[in-house]
Amino acid sequence: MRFKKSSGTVVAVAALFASAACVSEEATSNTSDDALVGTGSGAECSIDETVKVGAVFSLTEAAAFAGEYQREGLELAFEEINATDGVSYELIVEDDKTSVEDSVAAFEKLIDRDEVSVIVGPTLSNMAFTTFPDAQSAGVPALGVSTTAEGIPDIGDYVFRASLPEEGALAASIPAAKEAIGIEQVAVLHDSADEFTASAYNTMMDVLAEEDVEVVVDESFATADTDFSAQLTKVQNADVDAVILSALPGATIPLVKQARDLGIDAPIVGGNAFNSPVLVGALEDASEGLIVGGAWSAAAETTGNANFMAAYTEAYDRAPDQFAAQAYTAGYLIDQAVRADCDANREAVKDNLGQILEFDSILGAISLDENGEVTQEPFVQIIENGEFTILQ
Ligand code: 1QQ
Repeated sequence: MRFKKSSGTVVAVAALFASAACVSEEATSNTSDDALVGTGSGAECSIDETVKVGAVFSLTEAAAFAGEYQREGLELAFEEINATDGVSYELIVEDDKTSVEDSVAAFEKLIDRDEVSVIVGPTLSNMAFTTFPDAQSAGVPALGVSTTAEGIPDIGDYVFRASLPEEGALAASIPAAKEAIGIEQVAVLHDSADEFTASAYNTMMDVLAEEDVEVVVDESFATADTDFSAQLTKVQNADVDAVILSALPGATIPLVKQARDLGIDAPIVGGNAFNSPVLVGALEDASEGLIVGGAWSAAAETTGNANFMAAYTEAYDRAPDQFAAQAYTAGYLIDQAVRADCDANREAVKDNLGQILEFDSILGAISLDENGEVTQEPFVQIIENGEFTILQ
């Protein structure tokens, strides 16, 4: 009886697994389009059909500070690539209006209607935690260029990021700030309502603990808050060597201004959203001395960086930022993945994105592994006279 019962359970469980496997296989199986398979490989690859690439960026609302630069960077990359022989790309860009709902709709359109080979974006991790699972179950490779929160690559094997995770950026910026300024006690302030800022907060606390830096003020707020007097009074009453801040520009701008107005002059170390000239412009003098880790620097002597900056400035009448640089790099990574087997079908792009090894880019040598994670060297910068400068 006991045997029968357990074997029944085993059968039932096995049947469940079999049907689950069936469903997931069905969901991720894409029909291969022969027209997207060419001849030759690498620089010699030639594909007749135009390869469709989708992008979902926040072109309006709160995250447009990054999304607009991303669109420009990606467009520039495909303009340059389309001017070379062999493979032509059509880039279809959608605006998710910094909203999860619109991001989901944009992914759906690109996956089902436009039948793109790969999707770049979305801008925020906050949207990626909903849209990347959709790309995963549809079997469409998705390449984040600014999704830095912990856990993004774990969403599935179709999910990649060419965006230095906060773990990597903070592991460089906090020790560098400690060395440059000599920090022993800090205040940590964070937006607990956003996936990226909440994740970065956890990473900040881990790195501070590893670095033996004492957290004497630990306060949170929400993305849309505008009055930070309660949190800043606590900072004012404590003796801190630095403020560590995890926030998007919408909160960072009033918070930093209010801190400086209150006479809090401790250096501020921030997360990935600090890598923005929009933020620096809005903060004006209050941006002086901000420290941030990131994926790119205008000062980096990486391959193609000077040409990229000149071409971008010529095309868009403003200098590029880190978000533009990462999106630009994504264009070249996609082209590399397509050319590897000279196959722009979703499955081939997925397989080859996961095998990019030390690709020589404007971000430096960049690798993507089959789990979707990126490897690259971080840069630590400080804002001096309104400009990002490498922290010495
Ligand atoms: C994320 C981020 C943002 C700052 C990108 C604009 O790093 O949401 O993961």
